[in-house]
Amino acid sequence: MEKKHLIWNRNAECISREDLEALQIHKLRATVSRMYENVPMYRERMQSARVKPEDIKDLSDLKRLPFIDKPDLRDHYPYGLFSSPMKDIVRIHGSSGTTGRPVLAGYTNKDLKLWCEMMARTLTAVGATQDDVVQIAYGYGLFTGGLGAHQGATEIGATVVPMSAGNTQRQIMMMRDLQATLLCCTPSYALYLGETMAEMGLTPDQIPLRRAALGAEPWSEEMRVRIEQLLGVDAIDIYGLTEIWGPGVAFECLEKHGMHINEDQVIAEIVDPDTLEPLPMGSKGELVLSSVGKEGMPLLRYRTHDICTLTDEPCPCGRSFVRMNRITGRSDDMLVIRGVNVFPSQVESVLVNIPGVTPHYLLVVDRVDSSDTLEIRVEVTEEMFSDMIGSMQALGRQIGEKMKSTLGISAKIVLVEPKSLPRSEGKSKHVQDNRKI
Ligand code: DLL
Repeated sequence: MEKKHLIWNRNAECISREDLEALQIHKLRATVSRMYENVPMYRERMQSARVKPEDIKDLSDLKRLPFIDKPDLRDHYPYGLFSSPMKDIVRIHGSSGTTGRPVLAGYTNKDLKLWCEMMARTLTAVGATQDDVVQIAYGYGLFTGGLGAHQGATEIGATVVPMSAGNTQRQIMMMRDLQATLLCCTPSYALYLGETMAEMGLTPDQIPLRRAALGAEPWSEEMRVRIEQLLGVDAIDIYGLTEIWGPGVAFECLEKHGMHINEDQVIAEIVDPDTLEPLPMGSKGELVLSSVGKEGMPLLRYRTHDICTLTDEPCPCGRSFVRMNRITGRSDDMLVIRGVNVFPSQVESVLVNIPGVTPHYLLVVDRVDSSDTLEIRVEVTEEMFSDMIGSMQALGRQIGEKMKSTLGISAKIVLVEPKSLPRSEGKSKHVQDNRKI
């Protein structure tokens, strides 16, 4: 497909490095003061780190600030890290957390307008204009994907079809009938849609799609090629996380060689995940993000746990924002299964409250027909094992229901004999990921 680089906000996206850095430091200082004043946890952290808002004079002072991590959000659930009074919060989003409590983010009206701008930039980079019909098959709800893409596409004046995820045959029917040209969904769902179309005997030239804005889970170049063949589109990677903004943090342009970070809204660092020391440009490490300029819930030096590299090589599209390369892994044990973040500790928290099972379990993740599957193998107690088969079945159902409500996705529960799962002498291994992404 032709590479015509469209840019939503040239002044912002092609800003000189010098002007960008001046803007970043201005916003950083304002955000540090805001959080110091309004978020008790943050004030205490800064005091322990012996740093005051007035100590932050230029960008190199960023490294003096303490890190924030997911457990901090959990410990201050639901509103403890908000920097605005609740009367100014107009939207809450969230994703699954480590204990069944969602990780929440709050947005003021001004935040929503900024997020909208970030998503308008994202979809424009993907090639969208007001002539596009945008089918949004990211989930709508607490998840940021659906509404995030929705408001960005509306901002650029495209026609939005808010399908939400699932109902594959209907998605394909609507795509054909409404002549959708841009698809927004997870890469695994795009693959599934493509395979289903092929099974229905549809070839790419029979559907009008031209581009797909895909993200929310790890994927590979091989998957890109496959999706592009099946759907006849340019498949573009987009990145974000609930805690920082949602989608719109970073996006590829049609060059498809790394995602431009919306650096006027988000300052990016790469750190060594063990020592937490900042690493030079080009090094592989953990991405740490600061959402400067946000009102509702800005975060400074937030550990994403996503492993990648940054590059400041110029891009032919003309944007001056640095790019992050594909996420190649995580520095914690979070899994993304069907776009949902799952932590082994969530499984454990369910099991400890169910009589008849032990805390020995194994998550087996696989990809069947381009859709992720999750099997949870759970060891039952000796007493339960010698009991009637009927009670075992009821137990399996009970675990399945509790897992669904805690993890947000369904899993196949397999009850296994006592002492049959592998034991380890070091850290126990709770995950077997068979997906070849
Ligand atoms: O997944 C936001 C989003 C929605 C991004 C739609 C892109 C498109 P969370 O549910 O909070 O937010 O999950 C964030 O998902 O830390 C990564 O580990 C992973 N992730 C998101 N985008 C990508 C991507 C949304 N393009 C977590 N490649 C992040 C790899 C991704 N992993």
